[in-house]
Amino acid sequence: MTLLADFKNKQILVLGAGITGMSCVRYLSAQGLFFAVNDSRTQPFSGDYSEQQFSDEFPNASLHLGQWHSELITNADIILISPGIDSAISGIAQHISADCRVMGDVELFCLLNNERIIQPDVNPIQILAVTGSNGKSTVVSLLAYLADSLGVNAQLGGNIGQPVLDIFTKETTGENTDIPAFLILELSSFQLETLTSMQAIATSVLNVSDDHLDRHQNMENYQRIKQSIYPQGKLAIINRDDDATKSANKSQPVLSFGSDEPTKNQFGVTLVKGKTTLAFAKQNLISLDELPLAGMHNALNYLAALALGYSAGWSISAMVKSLAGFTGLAHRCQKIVSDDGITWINDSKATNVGATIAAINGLAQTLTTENGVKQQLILIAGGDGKGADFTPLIEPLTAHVSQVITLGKDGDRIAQVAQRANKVTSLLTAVQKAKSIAKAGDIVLLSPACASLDMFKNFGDRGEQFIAAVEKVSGVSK
Ligand code: UMA
Ligand code: ADP
Repeated sequence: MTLLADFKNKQILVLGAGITGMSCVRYLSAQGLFFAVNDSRTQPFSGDYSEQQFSDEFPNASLHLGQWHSELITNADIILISPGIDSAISGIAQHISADCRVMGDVELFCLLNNERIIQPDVNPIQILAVTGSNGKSTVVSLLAYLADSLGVNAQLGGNIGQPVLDIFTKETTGENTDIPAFLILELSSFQLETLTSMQAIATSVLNVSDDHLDRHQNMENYQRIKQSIYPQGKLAIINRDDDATKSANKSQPVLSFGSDEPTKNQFGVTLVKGKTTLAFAKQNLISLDELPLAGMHNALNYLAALALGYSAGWSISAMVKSLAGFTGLAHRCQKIVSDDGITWINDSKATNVGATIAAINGLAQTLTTENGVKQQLILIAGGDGKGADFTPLIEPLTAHVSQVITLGKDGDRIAQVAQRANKVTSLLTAVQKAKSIAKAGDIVLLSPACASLDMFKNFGDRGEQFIAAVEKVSGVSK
């Protein structure tokens, strides 16, 4: 029996009505299935979308808002749970029956795709899957850019914000029957928790550093969840610089990248006439100064994308020719145009300690000393630390940062690991404080090492508010 035929006889519950939940709703509706939707918030929908509109658009779905619905959970045979909802929380966990299947949207997508693998007339989608604490969005976006440049039919999906089930929904409704040959899939630890059936051609854990420990409790557990990607792919693409990315299965085929000199079948970095250069085995590919994304962490991102593309059979030389055309994503170490001679940098997407360390170390390489005066690096950080340990910041702060300005829920905890900290209560006052300290030539970096949700809608909102504050205090020429 196919999965969908089986679903027809089952009580299906969609938990969460955000981006993921609504993609499940669209998919199940397109299949003509009946199901319930439960969200603990009274108004999960954005904009003017109302409960009435939901009911009109999806007559097969019964909507239950405002609290977790114990009876629906108890009666469910299948629960499609959104990644932001922890199935272990009280209100949900104790009601799930022993024979209920709890899965994420990506698991459902993979089960459907696996059925295509054994069907004679349909093409399965080949999956390249990426996880890691930092760099996921950059790597998958770069890979999608390379695919596009090479004329490969590939689509982005997953944590990047494009729910994967939409591909099959659009095929069912006829809106887009052009199924991509490749899915470039960004996976968060939350999505990996409910994923076991993916059959990817290659998977990669880019790096592992402290994140989301408020949900995953400890690093051991977090690393185990990240590593659960490897058994779900043929080839494991690992980072030689980070032991926590190495596959535990020694018999699995491995391709690696790292910041050292590569040997056979490895991507790495070498020095050519003093220039840091990307390389594959003995072949020099391109020097880093010809590429727009700076810093060793971005060199690793470039190498990871090349390794993933190579594993899919794409030409390395063709990919290298296109690398320079990818200029990066918003809110990741981006310069803001200002008229005051200060370099203002928006790294709002640095939602964990590892990302902030990468930004500090990357910028530290660019700090110069003129007439005996060293350029200052001023850091604005703080927000919701998600239970993180901030002590790894001590070394880069001590070595490279002259002042730290802290704000938000865990701002004080960051101030405790800094030698010179100023505590403020808003992003605007943080920018005003930075402006009063910085001289022309100095760098002011917003790289919070924390999530934004204590003060902002999301990291994008925090970044936009930072840009607006910088424009206000420093003047802009556009
Ligand atoms: N909800 C509740 N109660 C809760 C928590 C959530 O009712 O306690 C409901 C909310 O009201 C909302 C729905 O659940 O209606 C939200 O579900 P969700 O938090 O899973 O968010 P989605 O809108 O479905 O977006 C999710 C990812 N969000 C999270 O994992 C928190 C998005 O990643 C992802 O882009 C999207 O699916 C598509 O795959 C965002 C993210 O912040 C960008 N990810 C984290 C990260 O990158 O660090 C993991
Ligand atoms: P993710 O999708 O994993 O959150 P992003 O590409 O959105 O990753 O980048 C998030 C943050 O991490 C940004 O602040 C960015 O500058 C930083 N970053 C990007 N790549 C890396 C890396 N390889 N190692 C550490 N930090 C990184």
